[in-house]
Amino acid sequence: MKTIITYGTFDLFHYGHVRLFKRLKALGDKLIVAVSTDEFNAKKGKAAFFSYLQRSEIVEACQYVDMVIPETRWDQKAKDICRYDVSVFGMGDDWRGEFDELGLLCEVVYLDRTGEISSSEIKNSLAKKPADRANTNNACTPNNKTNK
Ligand code: C2G
Repeated sequence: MKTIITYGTFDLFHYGHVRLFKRLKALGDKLIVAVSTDEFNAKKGKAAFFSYLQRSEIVEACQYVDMVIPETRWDQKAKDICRYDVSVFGMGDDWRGEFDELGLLCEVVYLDRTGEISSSEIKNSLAKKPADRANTNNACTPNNKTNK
């Protein structure tokens, strides 16, 4: 059984997260996702829209995820790797180099981040007026309705 692990907030779950999980799961048999608790997010300087419990429920529902654990501290990763007999630690490449020391315990991979989407990008876009939003392919806006 080859176990993979990754860590993150995973707020406003989006296809960038799904693509990360899909690629990580393809590296082994079991994917564990450590979801940052609200308290840990505060230490990271992040305020998620969804609570830890809500984000965990969403992540757990993803077909590529086999297990969800809480991420409460920066330095829990080594213990988790040993506890869950992890073969691969993986993150998006915005973290490249940050966790190389874990290479003493398991393989460390940084996968290409999915461009143009992020939880903060979604929040910023939704804060704008509809006309100014980045995503204009919403066929349901009144002026795009076709008269059938
Ligand atoms: N990610 C991605 N593509 C995106 C957005 C995010 O691949 N478009 C990846 C990130 O690279 C990260 C993971 O999804 O590996 C989770 O991203 P966040 O929820 O933003 O997590 P972060 O705040 O980076 O916390 O100890 C590690 C931290 O908890 C990571």
